[in-house]
Amino acid sequence: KPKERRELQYGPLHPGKRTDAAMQRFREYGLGQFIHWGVYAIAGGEWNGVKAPTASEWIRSWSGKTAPDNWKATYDNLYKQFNPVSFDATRWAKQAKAMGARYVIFTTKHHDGFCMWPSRFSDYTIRQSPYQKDIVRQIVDAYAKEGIDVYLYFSIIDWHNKDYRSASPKTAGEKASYQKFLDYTRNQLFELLNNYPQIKGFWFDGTWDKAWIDSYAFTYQLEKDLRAAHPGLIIGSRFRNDEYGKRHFDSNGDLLGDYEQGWERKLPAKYEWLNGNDWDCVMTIPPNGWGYIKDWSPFYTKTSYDLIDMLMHATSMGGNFVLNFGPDGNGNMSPGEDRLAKEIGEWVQLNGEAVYGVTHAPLEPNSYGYFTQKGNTLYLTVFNRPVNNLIRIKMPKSATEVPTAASLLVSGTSLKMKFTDIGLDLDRNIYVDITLPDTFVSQQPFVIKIITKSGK
Ligand code: FHN
Repeated sequence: KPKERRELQYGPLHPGKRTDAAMQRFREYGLGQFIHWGVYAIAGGEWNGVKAPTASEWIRSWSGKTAPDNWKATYDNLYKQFNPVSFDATRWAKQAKAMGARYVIFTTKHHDGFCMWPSRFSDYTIRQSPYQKDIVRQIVDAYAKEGIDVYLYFSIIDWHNKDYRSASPKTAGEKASYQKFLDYTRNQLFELLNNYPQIKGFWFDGTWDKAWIDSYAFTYQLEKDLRAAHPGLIIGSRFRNDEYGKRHFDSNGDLLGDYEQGWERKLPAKYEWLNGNDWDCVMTIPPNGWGYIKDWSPFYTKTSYDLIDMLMHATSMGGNFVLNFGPDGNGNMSPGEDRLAKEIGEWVQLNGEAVYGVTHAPLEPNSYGYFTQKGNTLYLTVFNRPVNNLIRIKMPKSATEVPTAASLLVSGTSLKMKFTDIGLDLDRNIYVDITLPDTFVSQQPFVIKIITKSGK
């Protein structure tokens, strides 16, 4: 944070944390699903010898030396083959539900500009593909039916629109053209709100271009108008910047938008870094790559163990964890994604109490795993079981809530618990030892549920 506060005209629209029901619901999601689906799914990271070095959804522009001169034109015609005959939004929504996702973020339009809904403002949409049917509508309806909240991903970068530019417009002609692009963006966003009023928010991306950054007066007004049109709408910190070009956080260090949206393929090491802000982490299964990748074999893909660890890491720091899926050009999730969804779902089914509606617990991090909290209940999700089967919990001497009982969440079996004075602690912290029975064997991370009460 800067020493002196700057007077800002285009700072946050909602200073401080939102306390309304929509935002409270966002805080309780715990787990979400991201879906990157578009024309790039046809290529799956490799098309006629052209290879995307990492992110398959970038194949149009990150194809390096392998690409022939007409590559971009080839890509821009791929939509003529987009006909995902196996697509069944209900199947996906049921899978997401079984995985335990409480919200979904779906790509309405990625950087290539292809619209997964029949936008009136573009000639490059699902309507022009052989498939024709509105995919966004099917997703919104099917997920809403399963009780999963829908957020629409929308890329400001749009390689298809001739008025889109990355550098700031200089000449009068450039300015007029960019203004057309801004109007188009605005029109599309209102079109999405009008078409799909059930949505809970937008997940913006591709907002780092100088032209967009310099349009802060426009983006400020647009955010205001979108919110006015759709009360409760949730918009993260990626959408816009202040008049000094500061993104995510304004020149005073205050969050722009309702939650911090910068945790992409990474997690905060320390809770303190988050400054108490709401946030989400979006994560790929491969190291990078959000769209469909037909061959996972060249790189490490995360296991359900890795992903459950990340889920609990995120929730223990008050955030949501959003796992990305990149379906293929026919409308199927990949077998690896199917397997992970099932494994995560099985775990969450048993341990959901520690995942949903929880908050950060004000305890020191420990090497066993992650704490989450709900009222007077603490949950410790154990990933590293000690060889002596003793879980030692350290609480500050100032703690007003102390443990009174511990049990295994999965079975309800109560666990022996005793206060321990190891005698070496000059700070007089409180230590509680919980004993795991030798007979308890688990191949999975497991949760210890600890009930606390006031007083010592
Ligand atoms: O460039 C995109 C990328 O393809 C993907 O959509 C991710 C998702 O968070 N966002 C951008 C990179 O930050």
